[in-house]
Amino acid sequence: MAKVLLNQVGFIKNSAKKAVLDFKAADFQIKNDKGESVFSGKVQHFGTDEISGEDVSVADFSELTKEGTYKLFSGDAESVTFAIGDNVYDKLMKDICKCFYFLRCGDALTKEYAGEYYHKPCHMTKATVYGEDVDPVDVTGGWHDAGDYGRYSTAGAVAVAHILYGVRFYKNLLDVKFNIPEVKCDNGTLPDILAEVKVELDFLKKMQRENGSVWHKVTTFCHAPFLMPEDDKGELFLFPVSSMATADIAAVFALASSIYKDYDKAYAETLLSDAKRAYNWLKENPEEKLFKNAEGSNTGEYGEAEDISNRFWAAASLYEVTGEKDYYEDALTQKERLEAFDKNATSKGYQGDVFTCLGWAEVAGLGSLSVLLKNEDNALTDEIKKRFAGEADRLVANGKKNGFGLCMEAKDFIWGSNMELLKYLMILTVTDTEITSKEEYKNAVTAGIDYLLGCNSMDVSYVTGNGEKAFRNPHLRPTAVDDIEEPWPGLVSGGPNVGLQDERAKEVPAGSAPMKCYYDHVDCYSLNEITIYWNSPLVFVMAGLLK
Ligand code: G3I
Ligand code: 9MR
Ligand code: ZN
Repeated sequence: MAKVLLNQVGFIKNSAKKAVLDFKAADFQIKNDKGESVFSGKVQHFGTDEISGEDVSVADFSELTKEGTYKLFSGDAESVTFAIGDNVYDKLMKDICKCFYFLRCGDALTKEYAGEYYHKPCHMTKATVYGEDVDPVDVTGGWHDAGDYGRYSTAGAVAVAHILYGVRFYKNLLDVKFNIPEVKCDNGTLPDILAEVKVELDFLKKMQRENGSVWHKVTTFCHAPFLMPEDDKGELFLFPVSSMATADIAAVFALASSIYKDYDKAYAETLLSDAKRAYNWLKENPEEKLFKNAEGSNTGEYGEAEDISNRFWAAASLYEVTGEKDYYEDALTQKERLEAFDKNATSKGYQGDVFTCLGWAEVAGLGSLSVLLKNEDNALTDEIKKRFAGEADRLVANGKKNGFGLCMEAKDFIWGSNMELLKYLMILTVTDTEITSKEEYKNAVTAGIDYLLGCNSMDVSYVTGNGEKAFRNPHLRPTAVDDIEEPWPGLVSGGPNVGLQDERAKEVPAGSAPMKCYYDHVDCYSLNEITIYWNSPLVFVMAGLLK
């Protein structure tokens, strides 16, 4: 059936606006909610592209700026209802922030704030330190990682970092109200976003050992069956320390201290001293300590090939926050090491410039964000700016190769492809707002958000509760068993993955184009799971968009 593919949520008044048609047509019309025609235009034929595999055309209605709700018509096809206005993303923004609240672990959810999605306290027992004969440790709290109930230090640190860099660059995040319990601070209460992030920071603090190092994760030995979190009673294990986790925590605690100091001085001081404790451990342990799952354990591994990008991030973040030259020198040393690694790597777990990679594994780009925040007049800053601008240009060029204006290539459609996209949108956003402002960067961000919210060949919005055809069946344990029809709103799906790495995913028709390697099915953990670090880059990007 002929389809009009567009952003199902809406468009900001002065942004670019387009729909993609998967059929040939000459013209299109837009009607308001009274059925009156308000705009008409000619359709531009694009042709077939590699990522959608379809012969598409584009209907551009950027000139329509009047606030309202509309539908687009072309031939026999019509779009869903969409909005134009400057508040079209208000609900989305609240929803994507509130998601973290719903993912809270421990005794934190209350009916008052969670409503029907309330669950009883979960994962309250102390965790056994795997392979060591020491007392079990209290590591309660934080956020469940994803559709599973694991809590992973590197994943948590990166999610927090996306949000907190968002706060540093775009203050408007501090004004988002999403109805969570108040947290007192020195002069009143914390802004909601900082209250929510503190939940994860408090948990990550518990993941740090006396000697400064950080346990890689706390999970049951194997993934729980589909149960409510409070019914997952398996023994919890703290799996060994990794240098990646320790470095990520040093980086993110330093970053956090730079924000919380304005609200809760004492708390910020503990964050900074914990960051330094982690950093000192790294200095005393220069050898990488990578992570592999224990034999027979199948919870998330979050393995990385090296810890250099993490050490770069830690040094850059601590330098940004303290101004101490030693950290700067360390950042330069790690930068050189990472360049050498990047040059010699036979296979890379990332696309593009490594110094723009924004996690979960490759985190050098997060260090670069600290360099950009510091914005000193030096060679390092100039180089990072060049690298971001270069990457942004590569992404803009990608967007010209498909009818969707999407900055992705076929090889980006891996597990969590929506995060690949969102990381790219972070780069475009930061380049536009902090380095060189260009219309083409803004348009690439808009096109990316359009894709996420429905302008894609699946005709689906990848954010629950946002868009008429939003996905509804995330691989998410509570949602799968809670007997509530809809998942809570604001969850970002992992999205299409040409790897089709779970049994159910094999039902996707063979030979499907990258954009179509998706199935909105609860079993599809490799296509349709959710995670904290797929939501967090969207928080950053929306903050930049609405600044
Ligand atoms: O790096 C390679 C790249 O070189 C190659 O071109 C590409 C093509 O297959 O694959 C890339 O590797 C993928 C890697 O993610 C890169 O991010 C792997 O195939 C893919 O299997 C791997 O998926 C990860 C998945 O765990 C399995 O390990 C996801 O990124 C990661 O988000 C996901 O994380 C899970 C946790 O383990 C548990 N909790 C849920 C969470 C989300 O599904
Ligand atoms: O539910 C798990 C999901 O969170 C993970 O991303 C995924 C990969 O680690 O694993 C899922 O759990 C599956 C397990 O690995 C194998 N048996 C089926 C489980 C899901 O139903
Ligand atoms: Zn829990």
